[in-house]
Amino acid sequence: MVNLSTRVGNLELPNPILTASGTAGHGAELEAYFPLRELGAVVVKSLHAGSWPGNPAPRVHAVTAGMLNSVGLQGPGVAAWLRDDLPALQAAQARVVASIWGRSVADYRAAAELLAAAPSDVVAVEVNLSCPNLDGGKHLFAQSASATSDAVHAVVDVLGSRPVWAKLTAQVTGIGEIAAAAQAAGAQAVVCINTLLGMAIDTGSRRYRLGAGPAGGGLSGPAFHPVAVRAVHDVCAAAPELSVVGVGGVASGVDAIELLLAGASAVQVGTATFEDPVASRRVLREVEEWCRSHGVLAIEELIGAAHD
Ligand code: RRO
Repeated sequence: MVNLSTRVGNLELPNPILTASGTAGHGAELEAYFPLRELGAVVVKSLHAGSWPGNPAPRVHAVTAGMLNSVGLQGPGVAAWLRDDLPALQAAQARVVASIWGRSVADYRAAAELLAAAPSDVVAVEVNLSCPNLDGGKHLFAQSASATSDAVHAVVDVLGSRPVWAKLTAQVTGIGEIAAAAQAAGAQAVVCINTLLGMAIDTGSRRYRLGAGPAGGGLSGPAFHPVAVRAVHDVCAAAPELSVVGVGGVASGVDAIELLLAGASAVQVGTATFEDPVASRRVLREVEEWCRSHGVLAIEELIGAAHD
């Protein structure tokens, strides 16, 4: 038996494999494929305080070893999500991480206020400070330590003891400083990393591939996995007491193990789910099998081991 349990901040999880926000629906959509309670947690699509229609189609485009998306933050708003989507996740006995986005600190505070009375199934709130498709990537909160601090502070202030995680971008020169700012503002963990600003152009029609046109989209998938490993590694080195959740191009158990070794306490599976809805559970099983075949008795042995 391998002890798969892990801890993100003060949150204990039965295993380290989570879904990544935006890749597993708003609710219990993946329950049709496997029991969501088997995962460490389910991270749902980012929500604004109010509903938001998102960007024009096409919203996704496959590229070499990855995918571009410009979904554009479509969502029903926190109140509708609590009413319409959360009950199915509760019925599935999933541990739920709600994700919120905003254009301003007031937006983050408003979304957090709507989540404050959420049931205990919502085990943490991920503050998305790094969507590449918000105003064409021109206003990433997580590119500034002070903006990161202000948004996290507002959410922590409202949510009290409910764990707050901050989702960061690697499109910065010093991700360690941004992570430290999130930690100082009360985040129990940082999630590294969101997709990277990207673009594709159809050479035949000479048009943009994504509906957002010149605003481009976010690159995810195996192509950017090493960027995620580096970001997790650098945050772990800069803020060793801070929990890190790794996300970026995880398609196999070995990819997840790599992020754990870099310093992640948990790992999210995202783009792989578009190809295979059972990808996150497969990754979990491959992690367990890897541990068994490498004589690892507990996941904890692996976390940050590359730094030793
Ligand atoms: O909705 C999106 O377009 C989106 C979001 Br909120 C995000 O955080 N990252 C991303 O690649 N797409």
